[in-house]
Amino acid sequence: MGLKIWLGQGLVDEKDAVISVFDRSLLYGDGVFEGIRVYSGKVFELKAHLDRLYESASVIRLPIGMTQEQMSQAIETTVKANAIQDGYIRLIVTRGIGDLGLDPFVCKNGKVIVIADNVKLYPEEFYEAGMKVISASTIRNHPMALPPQIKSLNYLNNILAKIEAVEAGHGEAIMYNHLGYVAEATGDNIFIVKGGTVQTPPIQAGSLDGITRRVVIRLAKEDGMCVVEKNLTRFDLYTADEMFLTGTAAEVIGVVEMDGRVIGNGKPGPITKRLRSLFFQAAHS
Ligand code: PXG
Repeated sequence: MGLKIWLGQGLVDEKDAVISVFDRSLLYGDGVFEGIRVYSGKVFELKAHLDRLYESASVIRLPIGMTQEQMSQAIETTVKANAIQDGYIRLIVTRGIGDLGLDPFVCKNGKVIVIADNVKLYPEEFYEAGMKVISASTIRNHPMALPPQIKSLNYLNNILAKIEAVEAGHGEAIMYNHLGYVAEATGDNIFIVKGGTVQTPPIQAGSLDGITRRVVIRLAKEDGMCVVEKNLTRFDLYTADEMFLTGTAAEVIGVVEMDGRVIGNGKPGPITKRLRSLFFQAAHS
């Protein structure tokens, strides 16, 4: 039996969840999306994800055609219909079907798709050993081109960097911005720890305003840690005591090697572990 997918106005069987070849998400990557976790039957940070989705949509002038309240209902309905206790939600809004031209305004309202499925997690050893990353030569989108704060359906910028990571035999690549400062990883935000201070690039350095990043900053502060948002260089990363990534899929994961250089003592550090554990508690509370 397949999944129940929310498509447009209600649930359909997975086999009937199809969209047109004229859909602008296919033709132009014209739309926005969110990836959200379900922990113990509860949708994690739903309001924050919806705010980000609606902001992304508004910047690209995409009317969603549903209130946030209706969107929450659609998500809850889809999660329940698939009996998801611990899983992953992919929320997509495409601009829908137009003609073959670029003009977006021929489409009146977006089309909403909600997929709720079980989540594929990294194996626990990955978290214990930490991951290795490289610096991508592909820089992050210039903020005056496609602003990295928009979680758009066009991920080619990040995919080009991901290709570099995979070809180097690693799971993630660190992306820099047009000024040479650290922006983020291809699907995660980045943090370092230096001299006991938790540091992360400001969103304006060219990253997605990650929900996991926000939660981790809050948890770190509540735990009495000093958190600083500032521009970071490749030098700062190489000389960090600890490095970790945050994201909906990865949660909090230590980085132990970058561009062949060992970070810290080559194992996920104590602050990384502490924040991973605090995050786990917050997610399951
Ligand atoms: N930066 C980028 C570019 C992202 O795509 C994050 C940071 C972390 O944000 P959140 O809000 O998730 O803490 C993301 C996350 C995946 C996957 O399966 C992740 C993302 C998108 C698509 C797939 O790992 N985005």
